Formats: sequence, C-alpha cells, structure tokens
Amino acid sequence: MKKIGIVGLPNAGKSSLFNFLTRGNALVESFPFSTVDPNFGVFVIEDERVEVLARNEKSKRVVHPSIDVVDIAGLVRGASKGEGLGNQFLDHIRKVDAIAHVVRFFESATVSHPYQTVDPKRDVEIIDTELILKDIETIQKRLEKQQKIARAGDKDARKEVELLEALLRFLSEGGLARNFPRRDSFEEEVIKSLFLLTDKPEIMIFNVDDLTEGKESVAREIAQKRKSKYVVLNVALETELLELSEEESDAFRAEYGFSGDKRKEFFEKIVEALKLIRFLTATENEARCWLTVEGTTAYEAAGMIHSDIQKGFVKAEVIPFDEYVKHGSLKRAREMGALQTHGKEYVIREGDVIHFLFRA
Ligand SMILES: Nc1nc2c(ncn2[C@@H]2O[C@H](COP(=O)(O)OP(=O)(O)OP(=O)(O)O)[C@@H](O)[C@H]2O)c(=O)[nH]1
Ligand SMILES: [Mg+2]
Repeated sequence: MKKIGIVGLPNAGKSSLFNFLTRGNALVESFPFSTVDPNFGVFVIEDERVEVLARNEKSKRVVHPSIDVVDIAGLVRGASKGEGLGNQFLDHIRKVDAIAHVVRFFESATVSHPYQTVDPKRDVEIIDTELILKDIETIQKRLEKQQKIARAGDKDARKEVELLEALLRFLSEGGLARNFPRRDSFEEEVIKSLFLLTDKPEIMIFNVDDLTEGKESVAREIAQKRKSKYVVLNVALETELLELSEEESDAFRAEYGFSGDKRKEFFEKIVEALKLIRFLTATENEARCWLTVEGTTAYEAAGMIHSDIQKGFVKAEVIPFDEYVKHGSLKRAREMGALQTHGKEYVIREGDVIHFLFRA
C-alpha cells in the first residue's frame, strides 16, 4: 500500500489534516508540539464506480482504494540537528512514498505560530532547509565511500562521485532533489538509491481560513516554482463538515469561497503525483477498486489479488468502466462480446474493469 507522510511546522494543522483524511481523532491542540508520537491511519477514498459494480454484480462487500497516512511531530529550524522534537521524524518520512507538506496560511489569535507571523514562503523555506540538510548528510556519507572506491580506479564510482558532487551543489543552493535533472538511467538509479527526503513527490496543503484570489495566487506561485501539486483548503472547517450532508457542507464551503470535495481533490493530486491508476474487480464476494502504479500489467495485477490467480493466469477479460455501465453487468457485456481478452503483458488502464481467468 502507498504511504504518505504529513510534514510541516508546529501548529500548521498537520493533525487536523490527518483527522480529515482518515476520519480519525488524533489530538489537535492550539499549542505547538502537541503531536509527539506519530499517528498512523488509513485514508480511504470512496470511489462511486465500485459501488455501481457491487450493485450490478451483487457483491457482498465493497472495498474502496486507500492510502496509509502518518502524521508526525512539527519540524522547526534546526530539526535536522535535533532541535524541537529532534530528528526521529526522519525515520518516519524516510519510508513514505510522498510527502503532504502542510503550510499555515490562517491567522489566529489563539493558535501560536513558532515564528510569530503568518508567512507561507518563509515557512516553506524552513521546512525545505531541514530536509535538504538531512539529504546533504546522506549524500556526503555516500560520497566519502565512493571517493575511496574511485581512487582505487573504479570507473562507475568515479562517475558517481561526479554526480554526487553536482547534486550536493544543487541542494546547497536550495534545490530539491526531485528537481535535479537526471541525464540517464545511471543517474536516476544512483539518486533513487539514496532515498532522499526531497526526492519524494510532494503535495502542498495551504491551510487557509477563507479562499481569496490573493491567497490562491500566493499558493500557486509557491507550488509552481518547485513543481509541486497543491490544494488550498480550510482543514479545520473541512473536518467539521465531514459530519454534514453534501448540500449543507457545500453551502458552508461557499461562504468561505471554496467548492468541491477536498478529500477527493487531495486524493486526485496524490494519484497524479505518484502516477497511479485505479482498476476494478467484482465477484459475488467482493467488488473492489485497486490502486496501482501506471504501467502495471495484467499479470502483476493478478498477483496483487492473489498469488494463485497469478500462478494460474490464463487471460484477463477487460472492459473500460464507462462501457461496462452501458451493459449493466459483466455477464451481459460478455454475451454482447464487449469484453476484450488480454494476456499477461496487457498494460492496465485507469478505470478498467477486469475479470481474471486462471487455472486453480
Ligand atoms: N483558524 C484555523 N485554525 C486551524 C486550522 N487548522 C487547524 N487549526 C487549529 O490550529 C491548531 C493546531 O492544529 P493541529 O492540527 O494540532 O496542528 P499540528 O500541525 O498537528 O501541530 P503540532 O502537532 O503541534 O505540530 C488547532 O487549535 C487547530 O484547531 C484552520 O484552517 N483555521
Ligand atoms: Mg500534530
């Protein structure tokens, strides 16, 4: 399962975001460092397509796609060197697939700010600096090792040393590893193997009270400059709206200048940032929407469902969801000759409804 880690300054609204995504009840407090131990949860995002599938195929159970979420302690200046709650946070974000970077953009007399003023640009820079410093440490360690090997005459090591030095310069100038251009697959592999914090895809969350043209443009400018996806929302408000009906919450949202389902919007940004797709399966037992990376083959997808289905793979019957809906059931679609049959190598597409045939 994919995993995202929530990062930001103390009191930015990280635990509030965690609760909003996971419908959880992590501690949310107006004082900084209210989160000490990380909160772990699951972000389930309802996919209407799987409900339709379950109804048509009379499945007993419905399983929606989900992503693991970890909410960690706030970072402050010097965190990479152990300031604030120290740097144990790093172990938790080292393991995630993407970072949700929460930026405080709301004023409040009761919620203190670690640097007194609301200044999203400065706050983003503080977080960047801490992550970059940690990455520099990681690169330097590797560099020392490779320099020794290079001195012994190893060609690949020499190439790696050059790359690591260039990467160090890039990060020292404030660049994020994910924006460092890779010239070939060698460079790509070396950088990947470092598991750098600033190499992870990022979705920025600008936590505002109300949405104005001015705030939207500040958010856009910050995010675009670093090539990140972003969402602007009022996390506290959205969490409260979870209790209300869709009509009621739409009315409230509009009062603050927002529209649309923010959990969904955030999920779509994750899907884009991590290059994911969704496919659907349905049996009498279970209708399910699966989340996987672009380029997944039918054979790999079979393995996600069950090792027996992969082992005995015969073929995959596939129909795009929109086509499926026209027929109303897999049985009917099959009778109409609307199911395509594919072998192991078929590359799955977003919204495919798949039925696997396998030898037990
Ligand atoms: N006005 C306003 N307050 C918010 C918003 N989001 C969160 N808060 C408040 O800000 C305070 C801090 O929220 P948390 O979610 O605990 O922040 P955090 O980033 O987890 O903080 P630490 O765990 O201490 O690092 C709480 O009092 C929240 O109610 C918002 O959009 N607007
Ligand atoms: Mg917290």
